[in-house]
Amino acid sequence: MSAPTRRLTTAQALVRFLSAQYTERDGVRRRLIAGTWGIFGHGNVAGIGQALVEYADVMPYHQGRNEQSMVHAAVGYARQLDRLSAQAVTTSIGPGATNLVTGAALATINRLPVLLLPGDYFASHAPDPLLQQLEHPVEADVSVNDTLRPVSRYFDRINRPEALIPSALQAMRVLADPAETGAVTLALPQDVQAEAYDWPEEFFAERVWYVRRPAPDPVELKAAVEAIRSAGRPLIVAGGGVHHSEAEDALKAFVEATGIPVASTQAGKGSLRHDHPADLGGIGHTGTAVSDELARTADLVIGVGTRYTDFTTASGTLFRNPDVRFLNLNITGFDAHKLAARTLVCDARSGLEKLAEELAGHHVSEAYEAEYRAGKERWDEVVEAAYRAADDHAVPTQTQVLGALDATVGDDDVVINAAGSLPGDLHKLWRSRSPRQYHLEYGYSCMGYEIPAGIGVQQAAPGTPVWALVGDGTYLMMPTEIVTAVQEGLPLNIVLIQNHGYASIGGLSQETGGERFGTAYRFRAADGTFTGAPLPVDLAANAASLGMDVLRAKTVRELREALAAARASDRPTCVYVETDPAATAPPAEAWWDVPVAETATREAAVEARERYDRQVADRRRHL
Ligand SMILES: Cc1ncc(C[n+]2csc(CCOP(=O)(O)OP(=O)(O)O)c2C)c(N)n1
Ligand SMILES: [Mg+2]
Repeated sequence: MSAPTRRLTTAQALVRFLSAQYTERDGVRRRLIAGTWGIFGHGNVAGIGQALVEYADVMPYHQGRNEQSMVHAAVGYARQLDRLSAQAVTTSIGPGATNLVTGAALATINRLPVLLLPGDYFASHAPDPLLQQLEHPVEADVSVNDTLRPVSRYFDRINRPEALIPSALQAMRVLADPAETGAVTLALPQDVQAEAYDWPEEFFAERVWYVRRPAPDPVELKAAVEAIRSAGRPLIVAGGGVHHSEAEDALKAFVEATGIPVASTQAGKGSLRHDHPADLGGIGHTGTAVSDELARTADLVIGVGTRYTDFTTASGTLFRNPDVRFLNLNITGFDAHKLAARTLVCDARSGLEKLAEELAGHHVSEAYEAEYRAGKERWDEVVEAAYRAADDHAVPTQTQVLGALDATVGDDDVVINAAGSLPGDLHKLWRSRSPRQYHLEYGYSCMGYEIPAGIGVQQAAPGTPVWALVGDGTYLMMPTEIVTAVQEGLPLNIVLIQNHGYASIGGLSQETGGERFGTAYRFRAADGTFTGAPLPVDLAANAASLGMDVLRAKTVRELREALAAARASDRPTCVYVETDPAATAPPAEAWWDVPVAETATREAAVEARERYDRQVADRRRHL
């Protein structure tokens, strides 16, 4: 007797299959693909679109406004759920598909799962060239979807219905894999989407993808324990892997047993609560004075779940102790081997638990502990000073905005940001009260991530107050998903900071000899430069026009009231504030390499290059 089959289109089979996939870790089971975002065009409307209506009872559909921002929403969702649940994104062919590229890069760089389902040209080639088709004169199998290859962790084009079976299984494997996850792309030619096939019934059976926690290798573990025992000034650098592995409690137990302090990357902040005596806050270019001082003098840097980006290493200048060694605990060999480290390739939680067990009784010196605790206290005063407003009636500075938000949020509120001057201010100043509170996308630092990601976080954690912090530049880049928040009735809060352009890149431009060229939003002046009056745009009115409640705050007091009202409201609410440009953020404690013109006629660049040459000389290669 032949095995039972079910006759469905390829699109129907895919949606049916996706609705039966689960992840499991620590005994908790979740839908692997919990819902599908979609914008329809001729490339997906009759295939995947029809399948989504056919199976609307098992596959929730979310309507987006822009393909890139649908990926951001899915990324926010997956991050909030520690990568144990993800979402799919369906698009048309052509521009709908290529709009995915930025979102895919962001997902892959941040190691966050998302399933991309762009439509593709006819596998049959029958009506070529169809609307929006790229005609490559030499390579007939190239489509615009090939731009997704370098930013995907798995890519296939499903040219025949039955090719879906092995590819869909591989796609799930990658999405649920703690070491390999990222964007996964299954490009779906539009004729194949609608084509029927007799699918084996077992393809649609429930399937559980176990998310493993690889234990440390005994030989690597022994060497790691010896390295820690012989270190006088060890420092942990906590990265996003601590969160993805839900290793926060294990980290806390390890730190309390050994006294080793923790500095965190943008993705790792919140690994320890801010008021833990061993939490030193951010590290690197946007780090705290105490973290960076300890990093400069550390003899053992223990990276846990970190990729060591240039912000973390101050572009290779931070770890200056001539005897410094690295020990990297990471789920991927790729990251574990960075900086010529000793490696411990394993899950963060199981690695930290094993290390704590093996190191029982070991503790850093009292002098070292006293030193970093004192440094932490000094930094707390810096934060207080940046947050404090001497005058409640003054126009707030950006750090006072953060101070007011700090005074408003509860332990479980989520604060989201990705680009501009806020990431640096937040990394230095924010006091994370819970592991998921500090949601900084700084792998891709993509302007426009915040609002859609806020929607994803609220889908993942209904009822959680979420704050999307955006500058005016970021707001103008991608405000579109406000409409989605309104449509879904999500009480998303946006804090919109108007400073008439790019404060961040303006400052960077000034430091690097660029004279703030092209970084302010101002009228063109008589000399042709953009140095005229600020533009008369009203972004608050824009947010209101998209359906948000808007509260305009002119003073520190009004800001505090507006934030409290936004938090209490069950409607999407935008708090709009124009900030005083006076710089109140503490200056950078460590360098960031942005190469300066080696030859120039203008004095600003010549001086900047002299500074650059001095700083670049501090770079070390760790071999
Ligand atoms: C999509 C994208 N384009 C360009 C950049 C480069 N960039 C980083 S910050 C920034 C300006 C951000 O302006 P705004 O949101 O107003 O924040 P502010 O700098 O004023 O704090 C730009 C253009 C980026 N990170 N992302
Ligand atoms: Mg701005």
